[in-house]
Amino acid sequence: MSGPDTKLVEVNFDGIVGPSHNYAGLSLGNIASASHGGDVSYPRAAALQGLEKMRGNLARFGHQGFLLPLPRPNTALTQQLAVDEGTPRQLLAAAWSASSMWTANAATVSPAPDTADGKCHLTPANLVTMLHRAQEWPDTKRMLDIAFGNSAHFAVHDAVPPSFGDEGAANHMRLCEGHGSNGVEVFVYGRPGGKFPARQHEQASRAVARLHGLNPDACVFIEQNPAAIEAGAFHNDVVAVANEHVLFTHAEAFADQQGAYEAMRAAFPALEVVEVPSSAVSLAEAIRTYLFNAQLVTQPGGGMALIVPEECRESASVWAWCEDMLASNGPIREVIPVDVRQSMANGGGPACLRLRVVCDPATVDPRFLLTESKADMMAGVIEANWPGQVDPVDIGSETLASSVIAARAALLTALELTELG
Ligand code: SUG
Repeated sequence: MSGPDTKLVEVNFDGIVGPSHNYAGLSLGNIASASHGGDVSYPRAAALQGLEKMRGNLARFGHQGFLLPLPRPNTALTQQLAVDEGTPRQLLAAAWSASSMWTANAATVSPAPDTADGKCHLTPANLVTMLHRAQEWPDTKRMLDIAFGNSAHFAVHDAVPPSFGDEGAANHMRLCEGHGSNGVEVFVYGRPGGKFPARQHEQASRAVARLHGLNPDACVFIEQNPAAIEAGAFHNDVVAVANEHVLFTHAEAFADQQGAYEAMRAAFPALEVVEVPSSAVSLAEAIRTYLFNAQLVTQPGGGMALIVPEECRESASVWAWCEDMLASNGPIREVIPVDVRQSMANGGGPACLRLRVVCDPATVDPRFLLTESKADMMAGVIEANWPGQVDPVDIGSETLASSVIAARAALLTALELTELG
């Protein structure tokens, strides 16, 4: 292959938290979702927290994208379920879920240097394991088709068919010398049969790799540790994250930890592993604080930064480990806590909220790219329109439905994206 494409940069597309953001306890195996089910949520504060994270990253890295909330409540779904007064609340709540905010589950993305046709390939995740998430992909695809509609540079596929569960980039990592160089793509799947669902099926990962035209020698398929799934790591990105040549991982992330490192190293010899031992941070504490659900990003001046949830700073063991790591002068030079507590309470940390797309930003529909002034404008729309709070008992009410629909419409109008209406 020729040298790295210097126009290619990593752009993070964060999901804007939708106006129906609520805690319905819908995700079996996601401890935060289960334990906050029934709580009052704060959609306006949630969306503003997400926007602040985006603003910080825009200032730090110069590029930031976003994806829009999907239409909720999903009346097609309530009709398909023939929802009436006797229907279990959770089925109704599924049609109201704002879960598309976690764009790490929107799609799997293979950057252009990795693919046979030299285009960046995106496959929306079918998310079939959970009803409230399975409804997302056709609307997500509609949005990706617009944002990445430049067919000289992007190819957007349909989701892989059921029954193979696919949860997108949350179970996918890319190892490379630099974003514009060809990389090795690592797919992490779960083996079914445990207490909680294994949401990523090996055959879904393999289908995505084939759809994207990846070189089989530059793909690694690794099994997630069943004990991690049982402990609440319902996606790999709850226990591991990679950036360029660095893998940042908990020691109990993979079924065969050493075998996983060897397989990655065989395909990508420059791999540098930053492993957090269980003696320093237990699996339970890693999952509670979401240390690994961090954005591991290359800083403009070199070195990497880890953007972690505020909850990490409040944990004695996690913060002590971070301080030791910084003192050791490894590849990660800075740890930046961000407040995404409203999303965290549903099991979504900083990394869940973003989809990484390595691309030339000039080839993306600019309506999906953030600027400072657009962030100001979006904050105004959110402040004026997003509900201040949602009590789960109000899910299903006509009044709340009208305000949720109107809020989303106001944002689409402000962003000139009414074709998504
Ligand atoms: O699919 N939570 C999401 C969290 C997704 C996190 N994403 C990544 N790890 N990349 C999920 O479990 C909770 C919805 C509720 O309970 O109302 C929820 O869907």
